[in-house]
Amino acid sequence: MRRMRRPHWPRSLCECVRSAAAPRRPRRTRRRRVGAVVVEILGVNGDRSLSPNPIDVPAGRAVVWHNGDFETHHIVFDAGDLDTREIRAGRFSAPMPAAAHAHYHCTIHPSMVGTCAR
Ligand SMILES: [Cu+2]
Repeated sequence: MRRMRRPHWPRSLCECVRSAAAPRRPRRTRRRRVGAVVVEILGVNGDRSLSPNPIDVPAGRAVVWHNGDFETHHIVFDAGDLDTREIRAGRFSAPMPAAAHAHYHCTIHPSMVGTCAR
């Protein structure tokens, strides 16, 4: 006589509850590199969109942008020599070398402007 295969069920209700209550892995976030100057993206508010502004980046140090806003931003230097790519809400850009006396803006929100004063 052939037996029918039983579907896989939890052995007990406890097993089912235990797996449902298992802690979730924390969401991965990109950490900023130690030593980099951090510019906070605050929102779309002209030259007050970024803090600090202007930025003073000592020679040899990098700059990272942290998107503290709810929208995606994309920072580029006006001269075209720096491009953070899109920075989603809550994320950091990669560390970038900052050019002296450079102006930058957000490609998505052109009213967002900043200056590197070194
Ligand atoms: Cu923007």
